[in-house]
Amino acid sequence: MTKMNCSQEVLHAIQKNKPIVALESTIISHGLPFPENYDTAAALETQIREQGAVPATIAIINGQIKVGLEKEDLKILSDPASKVEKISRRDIPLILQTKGHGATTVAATMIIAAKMGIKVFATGGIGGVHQGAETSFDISADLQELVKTNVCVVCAGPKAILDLKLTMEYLETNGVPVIGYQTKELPAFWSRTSGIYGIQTFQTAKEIAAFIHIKWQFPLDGGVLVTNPISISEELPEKQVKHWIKEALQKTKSKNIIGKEITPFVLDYINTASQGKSVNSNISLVKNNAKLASEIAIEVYKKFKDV
Ligand code: PSU
Ligand code: MN
Repeated sequence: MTKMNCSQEVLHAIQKNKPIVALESTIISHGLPFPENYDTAAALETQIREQGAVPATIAIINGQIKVGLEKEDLKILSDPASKVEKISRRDIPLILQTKGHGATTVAATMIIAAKMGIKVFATGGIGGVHQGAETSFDISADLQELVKTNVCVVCAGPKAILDLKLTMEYLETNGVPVIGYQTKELPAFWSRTSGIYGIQTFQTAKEIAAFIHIKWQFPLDGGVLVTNPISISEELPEKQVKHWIKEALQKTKSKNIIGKEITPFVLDYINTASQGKSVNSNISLVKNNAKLASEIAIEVYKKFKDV
């Protein structure tokens, strides 16, 4: 089996059965600009520790899978001058073979977290079914991973660059529960609202943990998606966001941007168009998610200890 290189902190947490929260690295290398990316990655880890859980940021450095990063690793991942590939499920073998640096998406992070027995993972937004997927077939590998891999992913909802309705249908067909934390309406990343309902509402991390425990001890394999709305003060106006997204998606067509380049391009476009406001919102919502994920992790570990 391929070796997973755990930091001392993560190794200790695994041995002592402490609550761990996984963090992805695509958000660092391809989701946020420098230097906010480095600061955010470090701040997320601090936040999780302050909540009483252990952070495990996951990435591939020089072809080595790392669970829990050193400062040096974070520097490599956040430096725009580094060559860091965006790694989803299909890209893992090649980056190990070429001994390159890889930033793991939600899908790849889930795979590695599950292999280490890490049950909870915090991120900003997940990939989903893209607008126009009926002809482009652009459906993020994140969704497939949620179908089969036993990790609870805490996010701020799929973002409006996706087709939210189709994303929800896909998850329903494939048996992935979608939970709304203190909301009946699916949050849509930069906005608290989407006009889409039909999610399972829970008020507390404890209830979410109880749900996860029942699912996995059944056992019913697969992930659980927890959606946590952005705070009211950081929300961006839905109309404005939709307008920027429309512009960005038109640009992807005229510039012939395809495949895994689409999401980073759109995020970057919206950052520029919003004069950095979207980045501030993005940072705030990931921190919010790290906090909730820590609370859930603590409760989930209690549940699984009881068994
Ligand atoms: N959403 C964000 N920021 C991100 C991503 C999504 O707000 O950085 C990243 C995540 O790593 C996610 C990936 O797993 O984009 C999805 O990419 P794609 O749509 O190409 O599957
Ligand atoms: Mn895609």
